[in-house]
Amino acid sequence: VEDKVSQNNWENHAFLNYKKNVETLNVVRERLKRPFTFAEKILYGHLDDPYGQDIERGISYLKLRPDRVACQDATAQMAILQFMSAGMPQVATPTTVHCDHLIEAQIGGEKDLARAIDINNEVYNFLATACAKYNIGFWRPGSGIIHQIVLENYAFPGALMIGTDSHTPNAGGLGMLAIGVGGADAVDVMAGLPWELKAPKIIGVKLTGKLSGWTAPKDIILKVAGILTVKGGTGAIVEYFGEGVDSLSCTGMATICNMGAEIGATTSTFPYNMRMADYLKATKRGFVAEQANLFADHLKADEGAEYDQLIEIDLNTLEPHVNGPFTPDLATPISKMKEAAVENGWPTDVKVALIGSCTNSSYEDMSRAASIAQDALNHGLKAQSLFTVTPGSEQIRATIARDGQLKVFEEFGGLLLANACGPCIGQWDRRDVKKGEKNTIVSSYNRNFTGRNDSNPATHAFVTSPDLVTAFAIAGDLRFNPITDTLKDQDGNEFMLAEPTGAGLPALGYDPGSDTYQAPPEDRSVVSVAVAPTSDRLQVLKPFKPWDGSDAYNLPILIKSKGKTTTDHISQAGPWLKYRGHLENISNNYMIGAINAENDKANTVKNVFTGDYAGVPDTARYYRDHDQKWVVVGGDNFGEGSSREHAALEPRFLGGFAIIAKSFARIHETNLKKQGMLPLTFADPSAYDKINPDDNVDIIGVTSLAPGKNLKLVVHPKSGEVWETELAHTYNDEQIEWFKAGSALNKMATKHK
Ligand code: MIC
Ligand code: SF4
Repeated sequence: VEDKVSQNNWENHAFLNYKKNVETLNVVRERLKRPFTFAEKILYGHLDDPYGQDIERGISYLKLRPDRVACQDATAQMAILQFMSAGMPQVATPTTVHCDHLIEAQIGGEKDLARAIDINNEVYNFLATACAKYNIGFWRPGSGIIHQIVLENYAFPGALMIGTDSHTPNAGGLGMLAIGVGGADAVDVMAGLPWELKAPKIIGVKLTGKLSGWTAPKDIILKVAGILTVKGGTGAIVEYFGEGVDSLSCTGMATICNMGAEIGATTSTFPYNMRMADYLKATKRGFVAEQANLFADHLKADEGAEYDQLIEIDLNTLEPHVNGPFTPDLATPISKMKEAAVENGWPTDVKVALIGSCTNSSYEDMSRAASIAQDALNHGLKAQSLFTVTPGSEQIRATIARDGQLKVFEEFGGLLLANACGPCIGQWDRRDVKKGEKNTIVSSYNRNFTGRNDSNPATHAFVTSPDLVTAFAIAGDLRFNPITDTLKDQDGNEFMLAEPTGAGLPALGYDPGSDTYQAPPEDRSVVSVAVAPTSDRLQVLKPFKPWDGSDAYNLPILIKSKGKTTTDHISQAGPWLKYRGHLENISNNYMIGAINAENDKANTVKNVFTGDYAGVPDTARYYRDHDQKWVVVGGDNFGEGSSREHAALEPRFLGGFAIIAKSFARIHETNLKKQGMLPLTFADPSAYDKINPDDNVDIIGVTSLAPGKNLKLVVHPKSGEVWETELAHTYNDEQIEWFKAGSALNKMATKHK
């Protein structure tokens, strides 16, 4: 075994660590003396202190040493602004930054990209110079979506990576643990501190049988989402195994891991297999595959490993699924879709069909979709719906341009968008329907929360495989089932679409396309990073004040939110993405999408001092400027969705004290802790229903905040009796220090002094 083998083709300072990982794991083996799941092997092989670390799944906090960090442009700005305040000369862990979120889809790939480069010039410049300065690999706009670039270039079996995006788990398709985090977590690892994660439970998904016909890898995760729901994966890693795995391409496995984010899973992964080795070779990393082959025993679960929960899926009988609208876990098999659409009154006319995104834009996805489009063309048909194609990377775009799929899409009536997030994150200047008009769109993306794609709350968005998206585009109708239904060709003759076909990997190899990578320069000392004080896009961060040392009395409830409160409700994306580097400006979107339980309205809350109704951010700012702390009350899985730490920074910046919810999504809860906000949960969930939006509350016991010890909430209704209930939290000792210091960053700064 050679000692120093590079992780990739881009960096000369990042190496594979298999030997060390196995040694570290062996220390834990000696202690625990039991078989491990694959995910456990990766985790425990990356422990900072394998001798001293407590390990109890679902209980202990693990301190880990990730191999890599990846950031995308919309979250990297805040991460780098925080990293800059740590005062280090360069990152201590290999890191990359990817420009993908800030490109708006309007008229088509090339022009949209040029416009984005113009509009976002200041931000791109900041990121490019900061990356050069701190030794970070920089992928320029046009290169592609972070998760696709990571899979194509950086991911490797058995690795542990964190990324400032909730779909970082995509890299699980290459047999690693890739975990989405907030910017502040990334900063710790960039600064060389260990990264903390509550030891996850492990959900096993056993795949039997073999995929075929219209069923695609996407259907596995659509089915799993239906079983586990949007919070079923919370605190758990989903580990796939079984004979069915080998019928999936590496990129298909990535799709499944990617969308594991939608069930709240910490991450998802697959054991190393030959499909992964083939993909590594096809992406010019045969040297990585060679090493992985030597450590193949390490890169799968031990015989007899136990899972906390086990799900079995028979791929022979798995049907294609369509999930939505408004939530990714509402799973309907295609055979039931007609009925469901009619019963629920979903608009059946499919206005727009969108393929691609970080979830589904592999060579295989594009080839299969193109085979369906070609079949339609052969019968004289084109897309009835608007049809857009988002390649995940420049390499995919160039390869499908060379191999002809792109030409098919264009003849079919498709519009090629930039290699970027685009409509997936609301970067979409949609013009075919008016705001408020009820309509249906189908995409091969992963999320479909209200208003996410086009800011139209009346849009019914469904997520499904690229195959079905293409079939729906041909039929133009949500009730169409390609397995049983016929279409009419140009002469009025009935025919059925042929089953999709397409290779997992390009026979001619990948075409890299144009060069979009900026390597850090040799001499980085001469690079300077500037943030203009007058900028409305970037703002240097000021440290938050430390905790004042007392319990909190008589706090108003800024808003009691009703129903789902996703990060898109808390801090919308779309047009707001432009303020991701400017805390003051982006705080103007705080909770403007959340529904006020008092009046069922968005962005209309009562100011307890003036009695007037105003927007949520204005009201919060009013309280802050009058030295009044406040709380937010919310329901289940609060902060579901994105990793964006703005959803935690904003309430802190606006003077909030605590967020009290029935339960939290993992990344959001950590983000709140990191920024010095208190995330608390009702020990008795029925207290959520009992509390009124205009009650005042005391939070007692903050002064003796300790792990595992509940706090007390005293509720003062406007009329009626005062009542009490308990609040739980998940703080450990170290995190309590963050709270006291005012933020994790403040704590880190005091350590450095
Ligand atoms: C998303 O899919 O919601 C995003 C946009 O990629 C986010 C990141 C962000 O808000 O910047 C995510 O999933 O973490
Ligand atoms: Fe981009 Fe959408 Fe993927 Fe998020 S889910 S990284 S917005 S393509």
